[in-house]
This record gives sequence, C-alpha cells and structure tokens, in this order.
Amino acid sequence: MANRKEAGTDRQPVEYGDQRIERGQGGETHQVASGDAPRLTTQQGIVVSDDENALRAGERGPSALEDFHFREKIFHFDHERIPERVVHARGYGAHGYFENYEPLTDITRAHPFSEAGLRTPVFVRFSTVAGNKGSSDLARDVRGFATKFYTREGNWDLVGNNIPVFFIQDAIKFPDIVHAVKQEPDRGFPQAQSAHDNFWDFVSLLPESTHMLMWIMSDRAIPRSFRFMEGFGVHTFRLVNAEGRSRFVKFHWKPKLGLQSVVWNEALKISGADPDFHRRDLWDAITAGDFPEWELGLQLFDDDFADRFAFDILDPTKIIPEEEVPVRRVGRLVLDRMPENFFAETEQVAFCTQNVVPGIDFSNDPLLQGRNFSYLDTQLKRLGSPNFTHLPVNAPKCPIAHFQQDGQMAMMNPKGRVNYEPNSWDPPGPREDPVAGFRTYPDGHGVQGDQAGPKRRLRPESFADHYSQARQFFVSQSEVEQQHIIDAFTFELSKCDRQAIRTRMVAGLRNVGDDLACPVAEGLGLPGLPDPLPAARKTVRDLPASAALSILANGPDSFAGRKIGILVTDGVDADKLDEVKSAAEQGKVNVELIAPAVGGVDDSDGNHAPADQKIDGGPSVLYDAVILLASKQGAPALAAQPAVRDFLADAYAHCKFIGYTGDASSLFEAAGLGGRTDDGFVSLDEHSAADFIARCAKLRFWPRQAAIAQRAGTPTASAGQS
Ligand code: HDE
Repeated sequence: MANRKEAGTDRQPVEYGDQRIERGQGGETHQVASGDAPRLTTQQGIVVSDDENALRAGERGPSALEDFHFREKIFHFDHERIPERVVHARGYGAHGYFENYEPLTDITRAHPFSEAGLRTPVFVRFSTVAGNKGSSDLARDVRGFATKFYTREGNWDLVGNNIPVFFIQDAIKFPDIVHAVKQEPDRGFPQAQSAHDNFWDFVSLLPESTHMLMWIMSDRAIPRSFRFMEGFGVHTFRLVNAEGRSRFVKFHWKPKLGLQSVVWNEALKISGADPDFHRRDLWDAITAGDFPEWELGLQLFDDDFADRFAFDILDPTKIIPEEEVPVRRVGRLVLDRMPENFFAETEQVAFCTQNVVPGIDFSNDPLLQGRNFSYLDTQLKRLGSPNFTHLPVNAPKCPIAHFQQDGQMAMMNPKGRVNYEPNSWDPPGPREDPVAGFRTYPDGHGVQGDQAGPKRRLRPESFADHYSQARQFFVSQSEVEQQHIIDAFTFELSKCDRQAIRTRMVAGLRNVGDDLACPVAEGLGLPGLPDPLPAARKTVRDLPASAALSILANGPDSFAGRKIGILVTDGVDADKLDEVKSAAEQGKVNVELIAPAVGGVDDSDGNHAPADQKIDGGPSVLYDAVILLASKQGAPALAAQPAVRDFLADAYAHCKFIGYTGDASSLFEAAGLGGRTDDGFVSLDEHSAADFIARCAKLRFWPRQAAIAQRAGTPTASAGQS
C-alpha cells in the first residue's frame, strides 16, 4: 500500500506564457484547465485528470482494461470514418442562397421561383468523380455540382455536373462505367485517372460515350476552380404550374466570373504543388468575402419542340444547343458561408435526385429514373441509418410531420400515442393534403406518350446517333481548344498498354472526324489509320457550331477573382510593389509574394515585406499570371535556383502573362527564354500595373501555344484537315 501516488502529484509546473502547463515525470506535457479553457471530459461527461498516460499496473507494467477513458477515446477514433462515396468521394461544400429574379408562377409552382427577390437557403457540394477522398483536385474528371435547396415546401436536390451530358444512356451501365474508370481491381491503381486500359477498353466499346469523351478530353475536365465552371442538371426535367400545366426544362448554372480552365501540364504540376487547389480557392474566396456567384438558367420547351428536335430529349448523351433553345436566367446562387465542420456538413450531406418539390418533376430519362433509386440507397450505406435526414445539413427547413419512426440514431421523435393513419385520436397527427401535396405530372402525350407498351429491355431507336453531337462539340471549339482535345486523347491513350485499345478508340474517333482522329493517330505513332468503327447512325457532319460550348468564347471580361504571383527579392522596388498591389486591389485581383524565404524581404525603402510563399512552395502553376520584381542585386542568386527557372519556364509554357521590370529580366536567360519574349511579356517599366492587369483579362496569351508547337513539331489540329 506504500508508494501510492495521487493523480497530479508527480507533476511539476512549467513556465510557458500564460498557459498552465505541468511536466510529468516522464517529461510529457500536461495542459491543465484554467482561465477560458474548459475541463476535458469523456463522452459521458466525466472530467479527465490525465490525457497523456493510459492507466497501467506500475509505471512500466501492462495497461489496465478498466481505463474507460482510454477505451472510449480509442473506440471512437476507430470509428471516425464513414464509407466514402462510391463516386464523387472527393468534394467540397459551402452554404449560400438562391435569389429569384422574378415570379415564374406561370411556369412552375415551386416555391423558390414564386416571388422576386425571394431567397432560398442552399448547400452546394462540388466534387470530382473517380478519385478517392484523398485524391488531387486537379484530376482530369467531371466535376459534380450538387445543390440542395431548403425550400419552404421541402428539400429540392439538383444533383448536376459541370458537363451537360453523360457517358451512358441507361442506369444499368453505371456500375460498369464506374468500375472501368476507377482503379483497376487487381493492382489498385491508377486512382483519379481515366488514363488507363480499363477505362479506354470500356468506352471504346461503348459508342454512346463518345460525346461525353469529347467533353472530358476538353479543358472542361480541368477547371481553374469551382468558381469558374458551369453546372448542368443534365437530364430533361419538368416544371409544372399551379394549373397543372407542364413544360420541359434543362437546368444550367452560369458562373459570374466566366469560364476558365488550367492547361494539362499545369494540372499535373498543381496536383503535386497543391492537391487541394480547388478547395483552397473556394475557402479563400468565401472567407475573404469574395462570394462566388452563378446564375440559374432554364432552357424551357414543350412537347412540340421535343417532337421536332433532332435528338431524343430523354437521351442524356445529348444537349439542346443554346442557339435552339435559349437559356433564360432566372436567379442567382451566392455561396457566402463555409461549413463550420467539414465532416458534419460536406461529408454527411446526402443528395438524392428523388428530392423534388411541388412544381418540379422528373422526365422518363432512363438514367434519371435509375438515379432516383440509387441515391437514397447509397445514403443508407454511407450514413448508416434511415434517419440521415435528422442530420442538420440534411434536415428540411420547413415543418415535417409523418409517422416514420425509430431506427438507429433517431433524434427527432414524435410525441404522443398515435403513430399510424387513419386514426381516430385527438390530436390526430399529420394528414394528407391533395391540393398542396406533391402530385406527379400525369405524363401521357407527345414523345412522352410512347412510354406505355409491353415490358421489354429495349433502347429506343431515337438514342442511336452517337457521333453527330460529338462532332458538333469539336467544331464549336477554338483552334487552341481543339488542340487541347487532341493532346488529351493522345496523352490518355498513350497510357494504355494495349495497342488494340488505342486503335479501337481511334477507329471510333474517325466517326467524329479525321481532323481529330488523324492527329491523335499520329501522336500515338499508330502504324496507319484504322477503318472507322461501324456506326449505328451516320454522323451528321453539318450541325452548326455553338459558341456556348467553347470555354474561351465564354471567358471573363476582367481579371477579378484571379491571383498573381509576384517574385521578389531584397531590394525590390518599393514604389513598383506598391503600384502592383494597389492596382490589384482596385481590380479585385489577389496577389501573393514569393520570396527566397517566407520570412520576407526588405524593399528599396528599407521596409520589410513578409512573403506568402517560399520560392519552391509557390510555383507559377498556382497563379493566373506572374510578375517578376527581383532587384538587380537579387536576380543573379535567383537565377541560380532550379525552382525559379521552372517558375518562369512554366509560366511561359502555360501561356501566362508575365510582367517584369528591367532589373528582373536577366532571369529570362536563365530560364532558357532568351529571345522568346512575345506580347504576353509586359514591361512594367513601360506599362502601368493597371495596364498589365487589364491585359490579363484575356487570361492567357494563346498565340504562344502555336509558336511552341511549331518549334516542337508536334501533330496539330490542322494535320487532319489537309
Ligand atoms: Fe451520380 N451518384 N449517379 N450522377 N452523382 C452519386 O450518390 C448514380 C450521375 C452526381 O456531392 C452517388 O451520394 C447513378 C449523373 C453528383 O454528394 C450514387 C447514375 C450525374 C454526385 C450515384 C449516376 C451525377 C453523385 C454516390 C447513373 C450528373 C455527388 C454518393 C444512372 C447529372 C453528390 C451519393 C454529392 C453521387 C449514382 C449518374 C451527379 C451512387 C446510378 C448523370 C454531383 O448514388
């Protein structure tokens, strides 16, 4: 019984600022509750005396099973993870609101569209599709754009993507496309990449995927950030007004900042330099009060249009060109608040395509119909209980009353005796309302009328044209963008081991056009051009180009919201630096200082300027444009650093605008750019910083791309046109 010590008696106080710290006999640090710091407890509320040492029989003896604090802590930790989403595992969310511009009651009775200026709270989650939860933001992939509207008549989930079409026409193929794109099952890699045999094997055997392939091989699949991409509901939906009249609708989100993407080589490097590039961008913008906005657009059409449109409006591999049905902008989405806890909100948010409210209804798109089963089902797997709607992020913000009860983690439990209906109790509990309630649109005429018939597994013939809109997409791109598509096909197929897969894919691309297939075949070094794959329908080659499909035709008219990296050294010209900073502030452009040490530099006036990045932590791929303000004495040391040479060589290769002062221009030589300067290089001795920023509104100096390709002698879009 001797030697028994009381908790805490073997600790010594340590001086450490104003914190109460004690040092244990093994040298471990104990932070003790004092001042504002509350006392640490277990989940059961028992105050903890020691969180550094488990209970042991003797100082060096075995641990005791009765240590409930240790066991509870480890038990909870062991169960911290929930299954990641089978697709769209990596995502990032934010809160905000949808503000309606004008009443749309003639079109829909959905509450968010009922009044001008009405705000409906929303939660939006952006995501990549194929990668696991910890993968890079910059994977070449579709981006999810899922919006939960907490309307006064229940939750409406618009679970869309940043690409308006999909790979498949029938939900039954979804497990196949997802298996094919995710890591191969024997080796467990590659993840977050479509550049592997299984993916290309599958899609080269699935002609209906061709249109979507065009989009994901375009720069749409490597957006600059979530703030600069469009969103699409993809399927045709219905809007229904109070009189029961219905119209078809396709939903669009248009970013206020215009469209912008990175280039592929940049994406590869960003993945290394900052795999969280997109989530950081959203976090930075929202926490700085620069709230991203999108406008909601509707393409509205009726049965007559559906009947005469060249493609089936139920086919999710087709768009309706904006030139044929204009997009009417009806409101704006503003994201203005980050979640307080990533797990509670972004991870646990459960979107379900089946969540529609009165005034919105489904079409018979077979993909949408299949999704309506899948999303509810997957939430049970992920969140572990049918009560996932009790979680605050999923709970509707309107009255809820029903007789569903119990289950794991039931937190909102009905009171009283009655839990069924009909009943004769008083109070009776909730009852149905045939007027205010959701009523399915009695779809039964026009193209939709064909739905009834014998039960068969039959794809409609009207879904059989797989190539015409793929071609339309290609011809709608600028030359720069066509080149990127060619490069992307060539890159991805080069990662396939099997020559037969590469060849089959090129054979499929021949149905899109030889202006695409030839340079890809040449880039792959195929021995010859394969015969085109037999097509179910001949490609319509003269569908008109649509400007809405090009990223470059839909860029911004200013550089606002973008970021400039400024390379500085000791002795940086204080006036120039001030000028750049204030021009950037005026233009709502963000800047970061990149210096030899993160501690910063002393400028020419002897003032200290702290840096945001050390040079190798701030490569130019993280910026939309760069400025070189190295001083005459600082430039030679910079020129000797490989990271600085990469900084410049990459900024050049990625066609960025480069501002510089004469003192810093010696760096060009070091980066191998001597004699290569073009109009994308802007001397800040001759031009003002404001002028530089105004030029940057073009985002990139694209003529450089052709000049680089010409020097390298790489196959180009024009190769197949000869
Ligand atoms: Fe999804 N999809 N999907 N999908 N999808 C999921 O639901 C599914 C499709 C989309 O941020 C899953 O909660 C099927 C098209 C987004 O939480 C799952 C089919 C479009 C998100 C599922 C599709 C999407 C998902 C996995 C073919 C664009 C992320 C986790 C019929 C219009 C939502 C989850 C978030 C997530 C099934 C096709 C968009 C398994 C069966 C087309 C944005 O239910």
